[in-house]
Amino acid sequence: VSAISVAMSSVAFAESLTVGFSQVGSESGWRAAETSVAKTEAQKRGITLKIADGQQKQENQIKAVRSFIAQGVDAIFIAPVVQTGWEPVLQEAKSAKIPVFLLDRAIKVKDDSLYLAVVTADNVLEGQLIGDWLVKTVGDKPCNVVELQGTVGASVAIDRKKGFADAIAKAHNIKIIRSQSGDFTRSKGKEVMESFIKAENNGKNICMVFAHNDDMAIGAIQAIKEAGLKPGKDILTGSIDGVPDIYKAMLAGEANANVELTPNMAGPAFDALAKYKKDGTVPTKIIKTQSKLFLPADAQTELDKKSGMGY
Ligand code: GYE
Repeated sequence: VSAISVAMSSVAFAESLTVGFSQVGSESGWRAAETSVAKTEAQKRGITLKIADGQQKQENQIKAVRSFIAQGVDAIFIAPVVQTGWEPVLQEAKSAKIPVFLLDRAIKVKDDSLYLAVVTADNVLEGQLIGDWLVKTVGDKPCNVVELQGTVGASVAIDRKKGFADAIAKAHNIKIIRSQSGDFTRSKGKEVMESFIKAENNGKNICMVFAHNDDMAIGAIQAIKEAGLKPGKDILTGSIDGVPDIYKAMLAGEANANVELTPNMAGPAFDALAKYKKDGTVPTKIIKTQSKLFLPADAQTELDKKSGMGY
């Protein structure tokens, strides 16, 4: 009888964990998938997950974190919209002894004990993979690139920009001629691409668009078509995420290169939290997810893999 009651009480303990997740918003297909996977991963483990939508604003996220602290949750997950300005609220979480995990974006703090671990890809590498692909693809032909940046101040936008710029730095035939934020959304990506096309001889001066995420690339593809040009041919595309729509665009010959990013950021964070609850440690401070380049030949396989991934 006592063995049974011990077993039952440990189940009850696991089930009683509550995690507050301050999510960025719902700016992209990848983001929606991340939210949906987080729910599934919580359910699998019997964790109660409370999600707060920050609507792309840091002030909303900070409010949500404060409310999670007031509720006395067991852990807080934050997908930080921008990389600076987090010290005060993280200090409050630390004083309340609530462990904090960062999902998919990083932050800049002097004291990195303010969070336990961050689950993220190597975002510099993501940009680099697209840049390397472009260098190989164009050879020594001149190529003018336009860049659609992610949200201003977001770690992933800064890193992807750097990785791409590093990769093309030695290729003197490749130049970034315009670069602007499209805020990681389809509509902004389209709008900014339209203005690039207008400014660059109705798109004829543009050889490639590098978009910091797929949604902006899909918006750009739409803009290219509306300008009477062929995306994937007249203007090459490269982007990051691996949402189903980008593979569909590849299959239609309208997108060229993509780096996949798993939407399962919460799973590894829940596992790290479980370990922390058990022995007071996390596996590593940076829990890195894979980054891999996919081309149109891989698109059908990748598209098939996406079913059941929260998209
Ligand atoms: O690539 C983009 C999203 O932070 C990794 O944010 C994430 C990025 C992702 O809006 O689609």
